[in-house]
Amino acid sequence: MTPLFGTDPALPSREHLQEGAVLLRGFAASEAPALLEEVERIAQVSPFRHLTTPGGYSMSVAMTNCGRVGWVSDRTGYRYDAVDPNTAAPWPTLPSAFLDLAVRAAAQAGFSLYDPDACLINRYVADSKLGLHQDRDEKDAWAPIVSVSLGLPAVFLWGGKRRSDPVRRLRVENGDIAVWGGPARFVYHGIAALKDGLHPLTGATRINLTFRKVF
Ligand code: MD6
Ligand code: FE
Repeated sequence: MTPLFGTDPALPSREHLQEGAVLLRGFAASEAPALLEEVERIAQVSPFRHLTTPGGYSMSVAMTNCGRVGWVSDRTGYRYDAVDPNTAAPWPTLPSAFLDLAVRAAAQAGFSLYDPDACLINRYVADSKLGLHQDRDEKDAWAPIVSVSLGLPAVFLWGGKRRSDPVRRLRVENGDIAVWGGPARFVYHGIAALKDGLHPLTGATRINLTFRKVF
C-alpha cells in the first residue's frame, strides 16, 4: 500500500505545527510549472512592484495580486483594493488551478469549503525578507491563510501569538504549502533573508502564493 504521506522525499509529507496549522511538504511540487506559468501571465497584466510601507520604506519583496481584491500598501496604510493602483484596472482573476490547489490544501488542514477571494503573489530575490508580522487586514478571522512556496528554498519563521514568543525556523522548498487558520490564524510569521541560488523553475527567485479569505 502506498501511504499518502511518508518519509520518501518524492512523496508529500505533513508536519503539524500547532492546532490549526500544518506544513504540507511537496504538496504542490508536481503542479509548480503550471502555477509559475500563471504567475507570468498575471505579472504581464499587473506587474510585480515594490510597495511602500506606511513608514515610508520600500519592501524588499516585490508583489502583485490576483483575485477579487489585492493586498496593497502605501503611505496611508495596508488595505485590500479591487483595483490595481499601478494599472487603475481590476486585478487579474484567480486562475482555476490556483483556487483548486488552495481548496485542496485547506481541506488537508481541516478547513473545508475554503473560499479565498485574494491571492497575493510575492517575489523574493537574494536578501529579500519579510519581518515577523500577523496577517490581520482580513475581515474573516477564522479562514486559513494558504501559503505556497515555489522556486528557491527559504526559511519560514513561525512564531506564536505574541511577538515575543519563540520563533521556529522551518525550511520551505518548491511545492511546500503552509496552512494556518482558526486558533492559529494570528500567529506571527515571516521569511528570513533569502540565500542566493538558482532554481530550475524560477532562476534566482522564490515565488510565494498567499491565499486569503478577506470578506
Ligand atoms: C511568504 N508572506 O512569502 C509569506 N503576509 O512565504 C506573507 O506572510 C505575507 O508576503 C502579509 C503580506 C504580505 C506577505
Ligand atoms: Fe503574512
